[in-house]
Amino acid sequence: MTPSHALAPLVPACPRPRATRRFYTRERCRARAAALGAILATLVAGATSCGSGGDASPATDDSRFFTDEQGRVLILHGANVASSAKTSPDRMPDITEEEIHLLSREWGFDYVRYLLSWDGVEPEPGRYDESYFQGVEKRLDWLHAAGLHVMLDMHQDVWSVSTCGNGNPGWTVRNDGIAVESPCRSPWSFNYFQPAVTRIFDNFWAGDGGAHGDLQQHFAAMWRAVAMRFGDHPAVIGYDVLNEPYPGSYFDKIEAGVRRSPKQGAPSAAFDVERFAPFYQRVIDAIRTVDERHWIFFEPRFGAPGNGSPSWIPRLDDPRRGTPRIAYAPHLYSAIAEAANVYFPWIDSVAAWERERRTDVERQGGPMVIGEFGFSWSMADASRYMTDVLDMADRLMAGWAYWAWDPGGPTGWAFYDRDTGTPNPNSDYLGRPYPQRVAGVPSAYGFDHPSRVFELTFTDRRGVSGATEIYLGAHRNYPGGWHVEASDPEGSWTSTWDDAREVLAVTTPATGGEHRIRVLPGRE
Ligand code: 9MR
Repeated sequence: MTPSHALAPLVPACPRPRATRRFYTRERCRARAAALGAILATLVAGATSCGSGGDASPATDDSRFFTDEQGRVLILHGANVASSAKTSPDRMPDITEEEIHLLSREWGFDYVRYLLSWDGVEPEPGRYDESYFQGVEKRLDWLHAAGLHVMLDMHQDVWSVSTCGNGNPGWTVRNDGIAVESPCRSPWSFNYFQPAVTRIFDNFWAGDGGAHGDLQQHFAAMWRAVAMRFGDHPAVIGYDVLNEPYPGSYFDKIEAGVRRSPKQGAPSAAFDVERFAPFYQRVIDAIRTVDERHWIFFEPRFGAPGNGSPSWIPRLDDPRRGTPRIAYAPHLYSAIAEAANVYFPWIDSVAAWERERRTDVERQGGPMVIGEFGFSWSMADASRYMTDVLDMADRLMAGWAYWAWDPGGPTGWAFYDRDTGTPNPNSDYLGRPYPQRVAGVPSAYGFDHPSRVFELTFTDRRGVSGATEIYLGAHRNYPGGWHVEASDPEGSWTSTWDDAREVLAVTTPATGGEHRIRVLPGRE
C-alpha cells in the first residue's frame, strides 16, 4: 500500500457529477482534497524512507505496468512482425522501412512483437550467427526510428522446418527415429499431434533429467546471447521466451471447456507445474545473468488456454534487483470462431479468457499484453468479435499485438493490402484511441466504438514527469473533429496536439489525486 492510498480515508468525499460541464465544482473539491492528501503523503513518505534507510529503486518502479524513462506507464498496441520471417531464407520479415513507419502513422501502433527464431540465431550448436543478428539489428533501428517498442519473440510452430513447422534448428530435432509424416497434416497445427513431433517436445521438456539435457542448456544459453547482443538496443522492451509451447504427451485432449485442477490430475496442469515453470525459470535466470533491465515475457502452453481454459503456471521468480520485470503474454484464439469462421458471443470464449487470464496475472503480479490474436475478416460477426476482444483488453489494461503484419486482401487476416496500398476494414478497429503514455497510474481506460467516446482515469504517482499522451487516430476515428475534457479545474490543465502522430498530450496538475480525461466526437 502506498502512503497516498493509506491516507485516502482522510480526504473528504466529493459529490458525484451530473454532467461533464458541471463536474468542475466536484473536481475542484477533489483537487483540494487531493492536494491535502499529497502534502500528507509526502510527509509520511519522507518519514518512511528515513526510517528504512532509503529505497534504492526509483519511486516510479512498478511491476504492474511497463514504464518509460520518465516513469510514465506505457500501453502497447501493435502487431506481430511477421509470419513471413518464419520461412524466408534469411529469417527476416517481409516489411520495408517505409511500412514500419506506416505502423505508427496509420494505426498509431507503438509496439511490435518481432519474430526471432532459434534456427536463425544458432544454426549450429554454439555458433551464433552474426549476419542474422545484423539483419535483426537493422530492423530494430527502423522500428526505433518509427517510435515502436519491440518485444523479441522466439518463435516456433511445430518445432522446425523439417517437422512440418518452423523455428528451431535441425540439430535440435530429437525424434528417436520416429518418422515425420509426409505429406504434413492440415491445418498446420494438427502436426503437433504427430508422434515424431510429440516425442521431440517430450525430449525437450525432460530437461536435464532426460537423454537430451543439452537442448534446454543450449536454449537458455542462446537467450543469454540474444540478450547480450540486443540488451542495449533502445527499441527493445523485452523478450518472449518461446512461442506457443506445445506440451508434448502432456497435451490434454479433453481439456477444452473442462476446468480440471492439478489435484484432479489434469496432465496439462502437471505439465505447467512440473515441466513448464522450471523451464521458464531456467531461461529467466540465464537472461538475468546478463540483463537485469528488460522485461521477460512468458506465455501459457499451446492449446486450450488460448480459448479461455486455465493455466497453472506458478508465480515465476525474477532474480533481478528491485521490483520484478516478468510480463505475461498469452495468446487469444477462439477455437469455434476459427474452426467455423463465425463468432457466437453467447457461447464463445472471450469472457472465459478474460476471467482466466485475470486470475493468472493476479498470481504473477506483472503486466499483461496479448501476444497474439487474429482472425479472418470473412468471419461472420467479425466486427463484433473484434470489438469484444479490444474492449476486453482495455478493461484488463492489457496491450496487444495483432497477428499479423503480413499484407493481404481485405477479407483475410491482414490489416494492410499492399497491392492497393490501403488499410483493410479491420483497421477501423485496430487503429482505436488509447493512452500510449500515462503520467501516473491508470485505473481504467476505454474507447466506445459506437459513440467514439474515449475515457481515461489515472492517479498521480511521485517521480513521474511529462504529459499523458493519447493516440486518437483522428483521421479515422474523428472525421468530424473532436474535443477534450478533463476533470481538473479549468486553467489547471493544458493540452497540445501533434498532428503528425495524431497524439493528444495532456498535462494535468500534480494534485496527488485522480484525473479523468475524455475525448468526444465533434468540435466543442
Ligand atoms: O498464420 C500463420 C500461418 O500462415 C502459418 O501457416 C502457420 C504455421 O507457421 O502459422 C500461422 O501463425 C500462427 C502463429 O505462428 C502462432 N500462433 C497462431 C498463428 C495463427 O494460426
